Amino acid sequence: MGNHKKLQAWVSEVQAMCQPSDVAWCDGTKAEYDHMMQLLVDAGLATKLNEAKRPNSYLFRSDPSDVARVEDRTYISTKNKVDAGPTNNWLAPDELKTIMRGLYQGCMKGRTMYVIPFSMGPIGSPIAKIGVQVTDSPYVVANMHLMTRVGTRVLDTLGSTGEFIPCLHSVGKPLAPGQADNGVWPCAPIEKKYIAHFPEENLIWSFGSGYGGNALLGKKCLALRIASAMGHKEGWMAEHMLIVRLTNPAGRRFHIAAAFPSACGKTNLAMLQPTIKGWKAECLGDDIAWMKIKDDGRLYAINPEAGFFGVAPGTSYNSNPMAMDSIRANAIFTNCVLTDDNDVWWEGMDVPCTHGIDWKGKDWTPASGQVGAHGNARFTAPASQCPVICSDWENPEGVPIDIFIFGGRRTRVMPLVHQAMNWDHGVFMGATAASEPTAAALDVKSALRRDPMAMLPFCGYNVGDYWNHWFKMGDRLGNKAPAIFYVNWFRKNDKGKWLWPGFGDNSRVLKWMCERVEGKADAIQTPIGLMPKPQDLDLTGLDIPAEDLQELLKVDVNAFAGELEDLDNYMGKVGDRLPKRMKDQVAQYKARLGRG
Ligand code: GTP
Ligand code: SPV
Ligand code: MN
Repeated sequence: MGNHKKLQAWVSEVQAMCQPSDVAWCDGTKAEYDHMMQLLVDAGLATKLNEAKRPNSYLFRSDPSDVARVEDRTYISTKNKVDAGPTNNWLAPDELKTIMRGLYQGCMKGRTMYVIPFSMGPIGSPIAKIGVQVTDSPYVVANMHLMTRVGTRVLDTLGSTGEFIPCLHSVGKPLAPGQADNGVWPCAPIEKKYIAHFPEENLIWSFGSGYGGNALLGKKCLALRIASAMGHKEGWMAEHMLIVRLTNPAGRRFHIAAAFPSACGKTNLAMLQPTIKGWKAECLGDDIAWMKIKDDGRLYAINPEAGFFGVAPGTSYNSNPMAMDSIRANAIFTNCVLTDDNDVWWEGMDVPCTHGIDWKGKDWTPASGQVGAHGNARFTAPASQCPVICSDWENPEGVPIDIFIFGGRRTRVMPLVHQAMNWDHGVFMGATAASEPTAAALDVKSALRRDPMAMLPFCGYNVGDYWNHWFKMGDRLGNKAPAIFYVNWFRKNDKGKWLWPGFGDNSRVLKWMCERVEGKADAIQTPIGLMPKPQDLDLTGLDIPAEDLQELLKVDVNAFAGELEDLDNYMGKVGDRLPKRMKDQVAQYKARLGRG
């Protein structure tokens, strides 16, 4: 348990409040992982999968109220409401802490309280941050083993006075004497769930959910919400971005960081297998990038995570073979189908499944007319198991970013790709990004919502200040700033068919971006930005109808103009904190659309 007085005092304080039956300090060893899994199997919460087919892997089924992030229950708690801004739920710290202390009182009765020292980023790296999560969930302990670096080495690095981010978590389901979980996923009802962040004191309190981004506090809570606020204060960036290295046939490397909203293609692009000859892609990260400007004036990115917590449905050997290989062993699955031979299955796996147990634990066949796996069913696996993991993925120095990509899921209007004319225009493109809802959040129902830089649910401070931070980073980077692009892989025709093949073929669009960076590819000016002509894209070997391509590269000025009222409302909500440079971008955009 180390010799860190402040840490020990905090753990004692939490213990007195939550009243667990005992306390265990985690060491991150395989023995500890195996012990967690044994406890979970014994509690009826985990099913061990077929050892011959998928060694050392387990399936979990969560409660139907606990299958995704809960944005309505997520808070940024700052002294002044305006510092959380218009995109975050807010309660004053005193008020929120009073409510939550009431919930935490005795909430771990009958359970063990685990103390997990973890590092986001390679242990000891100057960019890494240390967190300590207290939790009463062995499922969380096991997932944290895969998603972060856990163990005694973290405590050693912390020493007796090092800085750490306290992360308090409880599933909110105490056990009476003699009571056990008995196969019932422990969590609290929705109105008692709170995912709370106190960025002014770098503190995280989460209550009532055992699931993913609500419970693995190193991920969205620390590495995005708290880290984005730290980055704002300290002059760096924490973004919801994958990181991929692309090498062209001449051997030149391009590092790309792309921000797409949840369930909009980051894991897939991070592991893409280019379909164009001579191009190679290597994965550095699939969800989060921390970026700092180094002495050479360029922006360097690291992946603070150690694993993938990926969307299962749609993942197949056709769409994402590298993800499929990453989860062949030592993986945790949540809310997938259990097959008759004790393996996992989900919709879009591209292999048949005629019978199994669905994510609700019921007997299932495809004829039931219901999905077998939840739309937000997930896998957890160590990043080191990805066959195309980049040799630099744990390099504490990071990699220099050449290209930023924003995007979202839009069936209509938004073309396949366009490029920003300059940094400020790129910030505007990211700020106005919009996407159709996915299964990654329980409570998002609107047809289309703005998701600035894919950070709507993850920005730990006022979004106007966040945009200003982006503008200022551009000023510091000057002509060394990454080029900025916007993509949409998700266009459909009137019959509901994808217009673009996506996945590995997205390399064709990335190639155009790299050639733009090298000054080798043409672009035409449109009201929304710079775009390729059909002949500028390498479509060798691809059978795509000319009219589909035309549709994919079309700018429907009237359709964009029709969204201006929504744009004004959206910007209006930011109020006084809306940067003047953003207002200028809006005005220039309207003028280009002929609606100035
Ligand atoms: P989070 O983990 O929630 O942040 O999601 P993500 O951004 O990593 O999304 P992911 O790559 O897991 O993709 C989500 C879904 O979109 C999956 O079902 C994919 O199969 C699908 N998808 C990803 N890329 C493409 C693409 O290029 N085209 C199409 N049609 N679907 C895609
Ligand atoms: C997301 O929703 O963007 C995720 C999954 O990456 S979770 O960790 O649950 O937030
Ligand atoms: Mn994500």
